[in-house]
Amino acid sequence: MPQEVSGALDATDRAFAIVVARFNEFYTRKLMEGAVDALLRHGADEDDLAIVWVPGAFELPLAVRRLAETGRFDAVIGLGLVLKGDTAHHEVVTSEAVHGIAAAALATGVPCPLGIVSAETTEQAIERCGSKQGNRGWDAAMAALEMVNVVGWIKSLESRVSDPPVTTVDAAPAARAAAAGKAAPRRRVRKRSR
Ligand code: INI
Repeated sequence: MPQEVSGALDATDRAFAIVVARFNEFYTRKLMEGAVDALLRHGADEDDLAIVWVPGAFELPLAVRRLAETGRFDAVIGLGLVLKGDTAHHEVVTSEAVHGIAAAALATGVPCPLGIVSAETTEQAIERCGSKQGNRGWDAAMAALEMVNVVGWIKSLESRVSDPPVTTVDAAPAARAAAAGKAAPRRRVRKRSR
């Protein structure tokens, strides 16, 4: 029988960073609220969420990547809304943001789901920020949850063949400190035996 693996939708004891573009804030705030709601409803603690605002979608990749590199978050969720304009500028912004976020995930191994809405009209935008078509912020948070647990399972495979046993870092205290704007406490490193 093949082994089937899918990540549990469980955010208990997990830390998340949510990076939100301020450009089109009317919409992106709704994406952020959707993402927070999804995480809290699936067991995350408010104190383990850090919400980071950046100017626009173009700035998402840098912040997402730097946050992922800290090792303090189980996933980093980038949220933005790009509205079609009269020129091709919106295409450039979307393309850079999407590629940059994908690159951040691949470079760090930290799940960085895509929470960027690309809309041709304000009606389409509203539909994807909490009305007819759901909330893409919520969707991105659910993808983050699933991938955190898929990646956790993959890491457990590595730990079975590694010697000495892997260590895991408890990210929660650092996330709380980051959210409160304080210096991070000393990392608590928990040894996990095989
Ligand atoms: N940023 C967005 O988040 N959405 C947009 O629709 C958008 N458009 O279309 O221009 C946008 N541009 C700003 C860009 O993300 C940067 O913040 C800016 O270029 C400064 O680097």
